[in-house]
Amino acid sequence: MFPEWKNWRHVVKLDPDKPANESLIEQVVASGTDAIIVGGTQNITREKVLKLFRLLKPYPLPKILEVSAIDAITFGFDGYLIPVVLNAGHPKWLIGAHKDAVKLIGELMDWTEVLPEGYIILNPDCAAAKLTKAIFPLDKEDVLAYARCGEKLFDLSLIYIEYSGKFGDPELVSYIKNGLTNAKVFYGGGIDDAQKAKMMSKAADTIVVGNMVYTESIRNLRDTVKTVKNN
Ligand code: 1GP
Repeated sequence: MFPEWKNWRHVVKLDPDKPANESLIEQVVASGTDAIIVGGTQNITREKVLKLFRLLKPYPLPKILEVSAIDAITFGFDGYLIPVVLNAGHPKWLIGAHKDAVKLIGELMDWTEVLPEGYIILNPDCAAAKLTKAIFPLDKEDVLAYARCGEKLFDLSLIYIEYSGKFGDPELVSYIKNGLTNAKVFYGGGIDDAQKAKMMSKAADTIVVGNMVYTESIRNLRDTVKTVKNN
């Protein structure tokens, strides 16, 4: 079964393409984050995913693989997040890559471990925006309409507002959250200190921090968790 995720407030996303060792993983786990997502856009291979998987294995917190490359799918994680990019400019990222993956390993999948997520990519400069040829510009009504399509038409229970590499607009995130009925809103992008974590955790249900753990800002990680849990 996909782990209970709706009460997660803080998640760390580890990129298989970035260097990781036992000490980094120890610091991440010790921060008190609710779960770890393994996911990235560029140069993702099974070897790199497996390396992270082995480093994470001793720890009890939920370990989720966000699937971005078919040949890097690795069994053994507690759950699998499947991005559906709602503002993709190429259908491959709405349903094409998914069909190919299901064709390949559909018989082997435990579907109860799978959770689809409706991505809305809002930083045109990030790798995922380029890869998926994400549609821009979008005004706030466009973004809400994509989010509602995800929730109401595709029945997605998770909408992921992705600003990867850039701190986004908390007001826009609140606007999206308030315009949805039941879907949970994940926010990721540019959070590297407690203040930014607090701002976004007021707007979104769950914040995702990524790049900060690979920089000096990792010293702020514990505070980002603390502030979110106190909110
Ligand atoms: C990336 O949303 C995550 O997919 C986190 O973004 O790396 O900018 O923290 P950052």
